[in-house]
Amino acid sequence: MTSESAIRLPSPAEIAPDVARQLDRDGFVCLQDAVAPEWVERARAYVRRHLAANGDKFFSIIRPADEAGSPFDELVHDPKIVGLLEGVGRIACPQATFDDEVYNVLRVIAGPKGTDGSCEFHYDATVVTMLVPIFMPEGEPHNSGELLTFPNKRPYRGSVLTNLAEKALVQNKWAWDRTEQEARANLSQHMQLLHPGNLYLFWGYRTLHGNLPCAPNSLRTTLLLHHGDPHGGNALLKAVRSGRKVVENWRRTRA
Ligand SMILES: O=C(O)CCC(=O)C(=O)O
Ligand SMILES: [Fe+2]
Repeated sequence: MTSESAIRLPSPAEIAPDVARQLDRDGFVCLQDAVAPEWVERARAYVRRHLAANGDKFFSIIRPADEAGSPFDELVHDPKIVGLLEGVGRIACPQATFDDEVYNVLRVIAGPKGTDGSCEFHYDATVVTMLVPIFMPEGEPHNSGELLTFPNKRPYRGSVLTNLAEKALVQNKWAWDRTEQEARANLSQHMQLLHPGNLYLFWGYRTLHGNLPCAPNSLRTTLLLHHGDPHGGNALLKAVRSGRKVVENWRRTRA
C-alpha cells in the first residue's frame, strides 16, 4: 500500500453542504478524478485475480473492505469518504442513524450472460449511495451497463411499511419492464455514463435505479458504498436485509 491517499478530495466539511445541495437539485453528482488511477489499477487486478480463481459470472462480494490491505479497505475506510457520506447524509435525513462502518458491496458482471442483474430497478435501503466504477464495458451505446436513474422520485419515508410497500410496487418483473421502457424512451434524461477514476453520488433511498444490460462476455465492476439508515435500525428491515445477504452469497458461490 502507498502512504499517499488514493482519494483526491477537499475535506468533507468544505464540500458536504454543496454536494448535498447539488444532490437535491440534480439528483446525481460526479466528483471528477477523485480516485487515483493507480487505485483503479489495483482494484482491477483484484477483480481479475478473483475471476481467474472463480470463473466469469455475475456475483457480488459483500463487504470487500473487510479484507485488510485490499483496495476496498483503503477507499471505504478513507476518512474523507466516510466524512463526506455522513456529512451529506446528515444534511439530507437528520433522523437517520449512521453505523461506524460504511456498508459496501463489490458487484461484478462477467461471463456470457451480460444481461444478468440488468434493469432490476430498486431503491437502496440507505440515505446515500456512492458508486465507484472499476471496469465499464466500452461496447455499443445503450448495451454497455450504463446506469439508469429516476432521481429523487420519493422522499425519505417515516414509515417502514410505506417504504416496503413502495419497494414491492417497483421491485418486480412487471414493473422492471415498464420502468425500462420509460427510461429507454428518454435516455438523455435517465442515462448516466460512468468513468473509472470518478466518484458518483445519489440519494439511494430516493432514487429508482438499475443498469442497462452488457454485451455477452463484457466485464463491468462497481464498488457500491451505502450509508445512513433512514429507519434507524428498525427490526423488520434488519430481517429483510439479512435475507438479501443470503441471496447475494448464494449468487457469489454458486457454480
Ligand atoms: O452497479 C451499479 O451500477 C448499481 C448497483 C446497485 O444499484 C446496487 O448494488 O445497489
Ligand atoms: Fe442500488
